[in-house]
Amino acid sequence: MSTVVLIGAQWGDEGKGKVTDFLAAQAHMVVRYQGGNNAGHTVVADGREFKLHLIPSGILYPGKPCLIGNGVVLDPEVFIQELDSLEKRGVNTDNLRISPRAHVIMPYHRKLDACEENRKGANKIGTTGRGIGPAYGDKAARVGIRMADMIDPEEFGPKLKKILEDKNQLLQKYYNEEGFDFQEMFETYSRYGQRLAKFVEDISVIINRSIDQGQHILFEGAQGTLLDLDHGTYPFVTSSHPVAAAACLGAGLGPTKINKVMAVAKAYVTRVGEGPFPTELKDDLGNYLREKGREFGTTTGRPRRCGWFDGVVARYATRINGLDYLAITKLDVLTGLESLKICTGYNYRGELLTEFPPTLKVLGECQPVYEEMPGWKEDISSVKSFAELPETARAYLNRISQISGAPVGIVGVGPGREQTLILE
Ligand code: 2SA
Ligand code: GDP
Ligand code: MG
Repeated sequence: MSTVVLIGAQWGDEGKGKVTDFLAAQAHMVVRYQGGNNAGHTVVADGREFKLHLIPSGILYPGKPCLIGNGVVLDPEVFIQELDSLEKRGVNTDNLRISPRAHVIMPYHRKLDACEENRKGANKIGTTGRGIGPAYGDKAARVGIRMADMIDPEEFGPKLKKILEDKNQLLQKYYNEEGFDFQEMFETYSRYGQRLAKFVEDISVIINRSIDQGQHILFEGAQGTLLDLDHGTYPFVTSSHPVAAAACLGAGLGPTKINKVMAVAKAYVTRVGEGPFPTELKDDLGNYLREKGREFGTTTGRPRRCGWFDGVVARYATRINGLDYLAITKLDVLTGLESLKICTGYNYRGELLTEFPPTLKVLGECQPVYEEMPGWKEDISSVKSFAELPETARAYLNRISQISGAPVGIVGVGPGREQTLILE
């Protein structure tokens, strides 16, 4: 295994949590390197369901180090809630570590996220409302608060005072909203800082030392390639980099230290939030997939939009991430459908596009070009190998692999750990 980066090939919710949990059995440590608690990663282990937002999906293995990188934006309130709820369920969290360079999501970030969405009205992004965009915005504007600041009252007080003056002005003058009280916020977040101080450690040092010792590390991406700030359907994207390259930047290691990149894709596609989605099914079939696949946001509960597998998106993900393997999840959800469609290209004003277009203007006019394949009726949820799958299911996976340009290494036939097939 050595070092593996696991990312989402579509618009998020591909089942990264499940695949991370599965691969984590072989890893010495699991690292989150971007995003924040906008993520919702579901793991079903021994029949128990866990929804993780900030804590890496390797946490269910006792004693396994789980690291949160500098590229993550961390909401301490949510982190503490997640910590407490895991501990209550008997999960040991002693081996968690957080980078001192990770930026902190503050209450004004959450409020500004909501204000901006309201201001945009019909043009809203459909964010999770977790303050992600404003927190990354402050990081880029060099006015963010980092974990190292929050656990050091001497640094934290003066920094917060200055920032809060600016944020309160913005809230009051621009958005006509109430500001925040400095003393109250300082005391609350200093308390969080005291609680979290024991977890704060330079994770880049831990990771590189571990690589030098030949240990296996799994980097767990959040969201998906098409939500990437640079490579996604901008501006309908998140404010971080869900692509594989971000693992280096967001955890503090060099590109030469990454051995393999694997992407998770659903056997169909979902998207939550606004923005283009060429293969979206706005009909009964879309509703059927949503119900059968239980496609509702893990963080917000929002219904996910559903559609056919998009080969243009998958091929794009292969190129942008330099994929070695694909993990295809939720194949079981397609069971029972008479026939299945795969999008192989886009029709743009009579021209066939096979590469994902860079602008929404073009993408908005693209019509998917489909290829149709027969489905299968057999229950596949307890199948244990690729060879046991119905022939039509195998053909569907082979075609996905051909169109995407990456071999399928893992197939999911249900949410449970054991419902995972490994291909040679
Ligand atoms: P944000 O909050 O600024 O990151 O939102 C910007 C866009 O990114 C999308 N986004 C997501 N898409 C899929 N899944 C995500 N996590 C949750 C889940 C989502 C939920 O696991 O289901 O519960 O609603 C996630 N996080 C961010 C978001 O929808 C916007 O399109
Ligand atoms: P993530 O954000 O990529 O980790 O994905 P989510 O956890 O938000 O959403 C994926 C959902 O699909 C979760 O409810 C998982 O339990 C579920 N899931 C994952 N793999 C499979 C699979 O192969 N089959 C089925 N039926 N469900 C799956
Ligand atoms: Mg999710």
